[in-house]
Amino acid sequence: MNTYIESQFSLNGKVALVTGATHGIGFGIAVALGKAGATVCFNGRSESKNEEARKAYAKQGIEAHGYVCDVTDTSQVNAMMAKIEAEVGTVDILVNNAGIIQRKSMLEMSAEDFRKVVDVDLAGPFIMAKAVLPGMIRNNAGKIINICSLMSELGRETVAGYAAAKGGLKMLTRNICAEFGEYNIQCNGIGPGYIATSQTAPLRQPQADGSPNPFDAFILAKTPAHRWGSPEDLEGPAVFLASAASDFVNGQILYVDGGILASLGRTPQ
Ligand code: NAP
Ligand code: GCO
Repeated sequence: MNTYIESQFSLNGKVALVTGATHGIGFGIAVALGKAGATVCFNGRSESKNEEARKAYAKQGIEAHGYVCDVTDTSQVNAMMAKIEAEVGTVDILVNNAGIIQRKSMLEMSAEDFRKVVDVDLAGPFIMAKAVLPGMIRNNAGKIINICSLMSELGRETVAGYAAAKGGLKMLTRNICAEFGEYNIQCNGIGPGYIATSQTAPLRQPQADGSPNPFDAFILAKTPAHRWGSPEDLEGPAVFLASAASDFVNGQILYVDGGILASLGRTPQ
């Protein structure tokens, strides 16, 4: 490959931290960043899951550094950052991936349910970004990638907390860009479409009588690519937004959704 293009996308010498990356989208993105040359750090909420994940990374040829840390807990986040700084180095690339969803009608959603989702999906990225920004400012370089959602743009029944948090995350992305762009820090988002992971498994599992889940057909009809996405679909976009190739891209959300946001959906046959 052309060496200029290779150097534009290479992450050699960079330290990447991906939150909630024991499996799913975070794991896929972390593997991609590792294959592009970065040293991979990740966090999970339990040491046993982290150990399983380390083995899964090793199978991909990546020696990943795993830490136990809840992204909503500032003291745990600061302790993790101190360990990473001492054991691996300053974080050059942060991917705010950790997230949860609660699906229930807003009329049944308690304020506590709502706060919990906003805490993990919006306050978590705020706490994590605050922890890496001083090092990035010192280095006069840094990349923050926030994993947003179609719900950063759209609403749907049963996901009020999630849509509020992911819409907020889009604006946090723009605000970090506005406030820290002068330090050569780029903060962008990736907005995945419907990706087959444990988070969306309940939307795909067959109904009690064995018939297909109607949500599956709904998503296929809404998606011009006519398929669910996989974590691998997010690899190229993540490497792009983590690399020098995107050094003048800031405050943007890159939707990786098989075309859903561009389309009204298929006409029922
Ligand atoms: P997932 O399989 O449920 O994985 C979420 C990860 O986040 C898990 O590793 C989970 O750890 C971790 N996590 C949750 N709360 C945490 C906390 N307080 N501190 C640290 N880690 C925490 O979900 P996914 O589908 O891979 O989604 C990853 C991200 O992409 C989420 O932000 C999600 O909203 C977003 N997203 C997903 C889709 C999709 O279709 N799947 C589409 C758009 C956006 P545990 O294993 O300990 O629970
Ligand atoms: C839902 C889904 C979505 C997706 C994703 C879409 O219940 O509608 O879980 O919210 O996970 O975030 O981009």
